[in-house]
Amino acid sequence: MEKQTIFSENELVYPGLASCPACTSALSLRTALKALGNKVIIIMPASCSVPMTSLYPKTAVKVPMMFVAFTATASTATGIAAALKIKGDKETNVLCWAGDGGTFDIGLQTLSGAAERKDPMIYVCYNNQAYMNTGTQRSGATPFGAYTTTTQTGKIVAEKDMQAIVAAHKIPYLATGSPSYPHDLFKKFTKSKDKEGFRYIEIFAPCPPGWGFPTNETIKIGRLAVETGVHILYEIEDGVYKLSTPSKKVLDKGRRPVNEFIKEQRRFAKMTEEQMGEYQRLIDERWDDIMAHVEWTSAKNTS
Ligand SMILES: Cc1ncc(C[n+]2csc(CCOP(=O)(O)OP(=O)(O)O)c2C)c(N)n1
Ligand code: SF4
Ligand SMILES: [Mg+2]
Repeated sequence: MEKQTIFSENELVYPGLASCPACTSALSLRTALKALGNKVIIIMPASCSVPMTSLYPKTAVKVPMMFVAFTATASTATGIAAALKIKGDKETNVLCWAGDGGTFDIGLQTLSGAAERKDPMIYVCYNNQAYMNTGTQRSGATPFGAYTTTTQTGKIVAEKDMQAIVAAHKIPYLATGSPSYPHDLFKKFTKSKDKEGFRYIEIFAPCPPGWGFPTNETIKIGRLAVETGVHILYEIEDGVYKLSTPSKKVLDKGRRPVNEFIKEQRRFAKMTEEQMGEYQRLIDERWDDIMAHVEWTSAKNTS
């Protein structure tokens, strides 16, 4: 098979898959497979990604897929990777493709086990910040102040810092990505393919029906998340933090107020001034935290 590029016409995700229009989870899967090529086995827990790719009796993806119970994503991948090793197959990548509910909450234990063992897999969490497939219940990734069907007056606590939890396992590669910056996302998947051991990529995945914005705004919402610092694009390679170009530009130019991200979405419509202030404070705190790591690492490298 010819080498895949982001412009390649050799699609591994068929058109017309059964997602909502403008679903960034679907868009991200397309980008991921363009980078990884067809030597991939996907392990997927219950989520929007299952019905969107696999309405019986067909699948919309041209690589093997295995659907597993929520808790078993990473442990199944461990088993598949071990079987590939026994077969002497060094080419095929094992790709976990899970939502935030399946990663931050229900699949956390097996993810942690696989990360600790440095088992060979690329674990992707596409983070649409709630349990979307079952009708928008809050997850550990739902942000402060957001409406879901189980946080009807706005979530009263901040989201879990999942990237920090995974980074604490000292894995060889961690990256954040956004379908609003497809070249950056493509590059990160290409890089992850050439690494060994446990790799983690967290994708910020705007969801039009779950967040309450029109389908033609989906790319704009992802960009606003980066421009306001709600989502920071960076990598950690063997312990070294690197800010990715879109977030480096935000660092140089200055962040837009988080209110510009909030006001575009119905899930934040009932936020009070006080809640908005608190959300901005939480975003500032996390921004400072990541930037301190980036500075600390560059200082360390030059000493
Ligand atoms: C053990 C178990 N509990 C609950 C469900 C019902 N369920 C199916 S998909 C889903 C939502 C998953 O949310 P997330 O992982 O964030 O993926 P998304 O739907 O947002 O893509 C739930 C709760 C299930 N299939 N198995
Ligand atoms: S609910 Fe959201 S994540 Fe699920 S298919 Fe629709 S747009 Fe995609
Ligand atoms: Mg989700």
